[in-house]
Amino acid sequence: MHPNLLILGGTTEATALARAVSEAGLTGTVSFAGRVDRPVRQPLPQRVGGFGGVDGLATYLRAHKITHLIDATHPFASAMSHNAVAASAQADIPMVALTRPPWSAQPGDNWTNVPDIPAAVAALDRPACNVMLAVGRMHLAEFAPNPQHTYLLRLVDPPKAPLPLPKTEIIVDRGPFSEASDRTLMETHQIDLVVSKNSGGTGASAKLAAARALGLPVLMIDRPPQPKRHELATPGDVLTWIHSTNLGV
Ligand code: 3Y8
Ligand code: NAP
Repeated sequence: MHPNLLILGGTTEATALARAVSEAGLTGTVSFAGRVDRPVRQPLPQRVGGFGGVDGLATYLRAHKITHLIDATHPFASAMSHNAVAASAQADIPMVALTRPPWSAQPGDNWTNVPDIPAAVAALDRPACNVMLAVGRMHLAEFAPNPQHTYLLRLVDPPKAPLPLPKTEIIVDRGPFSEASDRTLMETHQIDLVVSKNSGGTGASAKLAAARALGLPVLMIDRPPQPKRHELATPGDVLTWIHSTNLGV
């Protein structure tokens, strides 16, 4: 049976996998939620938008005769990852996650680890300072209880609605970022503290290297819990898994 893959994307690893799948001459589709105006062009056909929960994804898998589901979403996309595990079981389709390890503090780092966004908000209950809040757009409202700070926000698209924070500087940019540009950004805005998700990977790590170089403290938000699932680390591992689970060949 010829493999027909669905890759749940939105990460550097998903794009690398799509390229490897395309170069291997396999059929696949990359899926985006539709969070940003212009998702990066993919080397495979792509679809945009939610599936409609677990049942919606299971229906999509069957209707499109998907043979393998690869969850290459971001470590903080935990609802999607939970749905992927449930829908693949419901549709009886093999599923694997392509993921990357979390970052860990290195010599010279000054990190405070917090378990989740509410704990990061609690840790910001302190005298006003300049905070680089590099966690995107979707959870900004949760940071409203600390209006005393001046926030440097980096957003993929220009804000379409008023922001829930009174003192902000907006940078519209998408990763991957470089240490030099992040260091200049922090110096220009006299940043005192960096708030980061522990996303792992290479696309967002520049701000950590810049913070280390400048001796700045980092508030590091741990990943949300993920469901139990088969996890792989590289596109090559995924291609091997596809061939080993491609029944009837
Ligand atoms: C829509 C699709 C690729 C993928 C590139 C990676 C790296 C660059 C760094 C900072 C941190 C942040 C954010 C970030 C990075 C990669 C990767 C990554 C962080 C795009 C993309 C989509 C999104 C969604 C977006 C979220 C936001 C998070 C910005 C494409 C560009 C902060 C996560 O405005 C919004 O609604 C933005 C929403 C989810 C988190 C949030 O809560 O706001 N990603 N990011 C995907 C979809 O629609 O399904 O255009 O490529 C992808 C990438 N962003 O192929 O090269 O692999 O992680 N993305 C974080 O890590 O903290 C920026 O500023 O330092
Ligand atoms: P989430 O909270 O886990 O998912 C919420 C809902 O969004 C899902 O239930 C699903 O809707 C839809 N969805 C999520 N990812 C999708 C995908 N790849 N294709 C189709 N529908 C998707 O997800 P999120 O944190 O908002 O992340 C959304 C996307 O941005 C993902 O592709 C993720 O890889 C990417 N991203 C997220 C972050 C981050 O920090 N969260 C960082 C970088 C990239 P239905 O239930 O209707 O199917």
